[in-house]
Amino acid sequence: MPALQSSPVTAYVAVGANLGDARQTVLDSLAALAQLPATVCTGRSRLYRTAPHEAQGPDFINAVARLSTRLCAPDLLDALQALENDAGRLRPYRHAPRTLDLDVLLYGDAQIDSSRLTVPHPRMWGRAFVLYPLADLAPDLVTAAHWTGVAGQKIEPLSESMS
Ligand code: PH2
Ligand code: MG
Ligand code: MG
Repeated sequence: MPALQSSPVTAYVAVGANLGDARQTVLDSLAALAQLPATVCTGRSRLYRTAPHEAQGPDFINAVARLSTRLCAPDLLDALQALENDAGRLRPYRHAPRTLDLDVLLYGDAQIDSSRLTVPHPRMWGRAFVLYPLADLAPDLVTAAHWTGVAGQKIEPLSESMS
């Protein structure tokens, strides 16, 4: 049984996939996030097609979900890793193409630096594939300097009917 926080925390989770039917996997994982125990999904971004950033392989589909959760951060991480495994995620090498990647970006205003988890995500502010979907949900979190930092990274929203 997970140990629950006494009050809900707002967490942002990055979703990415670039193997198999990446769009469907991202849509399915967004639905699965809404079913996590002690968790409500309070919003999700558009879906984006993005060029691999410091990685190889096909284009990614990326999105961000906002959760209101009473799971503590390690239990949230366990739940995300279980969803990755359900999607058939293998880890042959760092940044390998993946059927599903779920990363905790922010967990309330917590600063976490454990062997398993670093929050805020240490590379999130330099990645267009995080900033664009995050700004769909929380535009005030992304500053002009952040946007300047990701200029030139290729990203495009999927059409509404594909999102
Ligand atoms: N994830 C990475 C590395 N590079 N590039 C894109 N476009 N999208 C990702 O989700 C992504 C990446 C490591 O997790
Ligand atoms: Mg990642
Ligand atoms: Mg990851």
